[in-house]
Amino acid sequence: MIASCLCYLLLPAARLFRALSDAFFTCRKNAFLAKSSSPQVDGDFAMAPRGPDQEECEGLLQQWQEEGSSQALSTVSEGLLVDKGVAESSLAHLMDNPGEQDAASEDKWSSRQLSDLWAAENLEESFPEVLGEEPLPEVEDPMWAEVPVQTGPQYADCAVLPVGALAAEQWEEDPAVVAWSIAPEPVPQEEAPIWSFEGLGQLQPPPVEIPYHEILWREWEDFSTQPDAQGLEAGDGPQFQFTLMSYNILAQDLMQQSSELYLHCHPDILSWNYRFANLMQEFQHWDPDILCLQEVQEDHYWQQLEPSLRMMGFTCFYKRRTGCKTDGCAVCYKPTRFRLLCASPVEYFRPGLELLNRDNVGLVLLLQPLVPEGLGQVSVAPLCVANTHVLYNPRRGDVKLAQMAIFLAEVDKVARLSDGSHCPIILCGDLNSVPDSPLYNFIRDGELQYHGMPAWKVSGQEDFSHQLYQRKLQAPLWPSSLGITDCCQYVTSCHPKRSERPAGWAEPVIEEDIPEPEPDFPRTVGTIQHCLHLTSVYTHFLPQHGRPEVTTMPLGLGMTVDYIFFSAESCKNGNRTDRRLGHDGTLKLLGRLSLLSEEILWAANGLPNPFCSSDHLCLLASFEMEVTAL
Ligand code: KL2
Repeated sequence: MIASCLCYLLLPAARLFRALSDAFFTCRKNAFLAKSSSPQVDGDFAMAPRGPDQEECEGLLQQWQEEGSSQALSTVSEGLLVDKGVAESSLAHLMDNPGEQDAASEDKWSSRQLSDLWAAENLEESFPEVLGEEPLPEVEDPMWAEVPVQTGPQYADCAVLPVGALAAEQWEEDPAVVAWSIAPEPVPQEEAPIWSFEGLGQLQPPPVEIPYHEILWREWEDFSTQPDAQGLEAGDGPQFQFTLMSYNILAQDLMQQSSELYLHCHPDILSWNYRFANLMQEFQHWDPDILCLQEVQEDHYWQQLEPSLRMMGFTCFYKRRTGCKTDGCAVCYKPTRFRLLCASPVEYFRPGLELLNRDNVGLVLLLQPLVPEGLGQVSVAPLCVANTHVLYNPRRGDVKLAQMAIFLAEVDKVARLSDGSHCPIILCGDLNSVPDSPLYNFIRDGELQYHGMPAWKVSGQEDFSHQLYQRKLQAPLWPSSLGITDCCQYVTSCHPKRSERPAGWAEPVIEEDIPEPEPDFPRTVGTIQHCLHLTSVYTHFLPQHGRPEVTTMPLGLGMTVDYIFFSAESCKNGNRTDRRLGHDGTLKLLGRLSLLSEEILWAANGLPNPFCSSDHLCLLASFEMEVTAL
């Protein structure tokens, strides 16, 4: 009832806001107009109860989709095509005058709030049945220009992938094998096909002259010559250097289930054939030593990604989401650089626990760096690489935090040394939380006072509709039966049986079951902690003009939800030790691939586009680890 009243009050208010909007956000505005055309449905839907009445929610959603989707289709698509021209023409101006977009951001705020009125708490679970993948049309004339090879020390070894080295049937014939290395003939404007969405009439073809690779050019930010934030100088002696990429590659099933999010895209660039080839080109171009992927669809993984990545020299591990979800996380590494010590898949689903009834997963690997021969008798600490994709649902911050607690407990277990400190850790993935949100701050600061916090606040994706959702976090956040302390450690991990451990390192955990919880252990009042001492590779604002960095762009709204965190200093028994001593727990950040601003992505028609084949950008960082002479 309250929700419905608020809807009636706030909908007109937001329409006023909308009148002030900038052309950049016309798309979001139009999407909202179409979607909010039935306020009664919106209101009811926002208040629809959960659990036993989920079917009612789904019915309302379906009703909304049937009533509103055709309007949404036309307005969204037109809006985007109009905006693209505006975005292009004002790109240079924007880069010089970044502050001028502030008014537009306000509109973005209000339209975003309202467009989410129709989002249900359980929407992730209420997708229609998985669509069978139709054979998609081949892309006739891809629009790629040659991508100049990036230069710099980190690309010295960047090999050009011999096309024949990959599965020939997937690569040689595919016109999408062009994005990152081959320069195709541009399509003359007049010959470009006129394409259309069903029932929408004809739309203009995308302007083929957009120089995507120039607009979307990403700088390599080199920190190798500077002391890092912790004051660690670049190592003088031998060091072990490697690069790591984290990338949500947009599962085809999820894309088809949320097809309304991708109406701005030419259908050809959404075909899996096109996207797969393009993604492979992108992996090959950046050539990371470790590749952490999210939204990897299982059939695509086994049939295409794993075989192709194997031919590129990767060893891959995969963990599919639980339930009937078809995607999951993969971690791939170059066996020429690392040897596997253990692999630990993590499921967040716990039967019978409402807090943990979602199907998200993570995957934690412990890798032994292989130092090149000729360095003599040296040792380097193992590296813990942890990859996850946390629940999307903006309202369920409680679930996100509980998932993160399990993930951190697993990382703690895999990376923990017998003295209580940890080997170097990289924790990355799609956390579906924005910078400076409580969840983000928890990872960065190692502590969160959550008691009384509204669940929708946790991820920072808050908006109008979520504020109607009253769930508050209460202590304890998860039941003791989970077997995880408020320090995000497994209960039994707190008392390691040292006699059974190999010298120095935690036991491999691959076949180990989660231990039976101890009946009683102390709980803190409303605070959770961890002691992994993690720092983000990215600072979330672009250095040149201070605009927020963007890692994903749902419906034209840019935000950061993807991260690479790393242990920048060692942690001993919960106390920070002197960082300058070059402990095993320390990773030095040597460089990163810059992200982009929302405005720049707008100029490329958002994400995905013909050049970037996911709705996320990849994150890439280069690190250095201390090598100790024996
Ligand atoms: O935000 V994502 O996209 O990290 O790119 O993670 C989830 C969302 C992914 C896995 O659940 O599916 C997307 N509206 C929009 N996108 C959704 C929704 C939704 N209701 N539910 C899931 N996803």
